[in-house]
Amino acid sequence: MHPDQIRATLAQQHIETPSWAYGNSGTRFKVFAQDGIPRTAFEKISDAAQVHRFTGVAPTVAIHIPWDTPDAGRSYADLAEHARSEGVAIGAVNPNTFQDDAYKLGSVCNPDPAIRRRAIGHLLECIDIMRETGSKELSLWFADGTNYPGQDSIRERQDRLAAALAETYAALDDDMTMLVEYKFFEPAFYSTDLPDWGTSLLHCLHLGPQAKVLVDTGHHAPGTNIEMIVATLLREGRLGGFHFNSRFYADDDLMVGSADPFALFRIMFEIAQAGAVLPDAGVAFMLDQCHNIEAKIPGQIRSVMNVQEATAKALLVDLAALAGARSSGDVLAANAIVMDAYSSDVRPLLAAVREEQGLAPDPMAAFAASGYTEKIVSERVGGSAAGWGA
Ligand code: PSV
Ligand code: MN
Repeated sequence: MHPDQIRATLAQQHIETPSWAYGNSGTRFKVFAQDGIPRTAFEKISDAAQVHRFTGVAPTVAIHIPWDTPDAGRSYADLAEHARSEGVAIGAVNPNTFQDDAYKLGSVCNPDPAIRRRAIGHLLECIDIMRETGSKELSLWFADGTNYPGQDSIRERQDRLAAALAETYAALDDDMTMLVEYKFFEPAFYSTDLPDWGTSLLHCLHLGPQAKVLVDTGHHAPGTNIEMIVATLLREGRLGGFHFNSRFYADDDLMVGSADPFALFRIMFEIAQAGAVLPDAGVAFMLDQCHNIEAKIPGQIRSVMNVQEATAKALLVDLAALAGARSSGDVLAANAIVMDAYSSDVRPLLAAVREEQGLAPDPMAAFAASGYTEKIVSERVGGSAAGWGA
């Protein structure tokens, strides 16, 4: 790719940040509270806007319902208007069918039809919220599964899931996409109803073209070749997007690119080869992370920069030379071409791209110098800080 085109692509990249990254989070052992944490969905959006302000490539914020229910007297339309006033927009709407007591045995796969009805009602309510906020993506993840062999019928749970997805799909507007996320375990420990990309894809194929698979990088068994999944889904036109994060062990939700930057590069290389980096390709690049011990906004800025660096390296691969090496069977040359790009220091290139956009070359330093952290720490006193379940 011509260097001008690489710079233009990097400047137009779109990486969505999640509202839940700005609240307090932790593990099942402890949630460590931080100062200046948003108390409302509005304040989370304001924090997300800072990430866009300093990186220039994070113009949307995913919301999670009911965590992001507007405070009394304000509506979802108000939330969308607030986002606009902060220079961002609402991105994917994520329903939550995993935190009510009713969902102990599952939500849309629950053996009790009344509980399934309640879960489907929430999914439909989220489609209304999409209409109110201008969101075009319904991002579905279900905690459904079983803990013990024999607990429930694996096959009947698939039937219930298919019926719930079909009813939800039928309610979508023509310009909406349903993203179907999978995860191989947790919180269910024996069987998970959507455990892998194959099961997600099967459901999507039955539903229709508006249903696509969402790949959360933390939701695979160790050693899984995620870029192969990405290539296969791209080939089928069914890669809806990513939840980017890093893991050393399971679903660790660490900053993307922190545990294995090479894996992130390999994923972005598949995306680059398919010409799917920019938003018009229909692949949504979203972060799904929890900053348990590090500061939230800088944690998101660093994550966005990590995705940008992996993308820049992927775009640097000399595809013409690679095609030659591949067709002549020169394994070592082909591998060297890819590794040359991976080994490049793309930080000066990205600094130049930012300067061309009128941004500071180092978003981390610029945010630290902005005084925003000091401002929210002094202003956000009283009320309850957002966190898990809020
Ligand atoms: C589940 O682990 C998940 O990846 C889903 O995307 C949820 O919506 C999100 O995490 C909640 O943090
Ligand atoms: Mn996820």
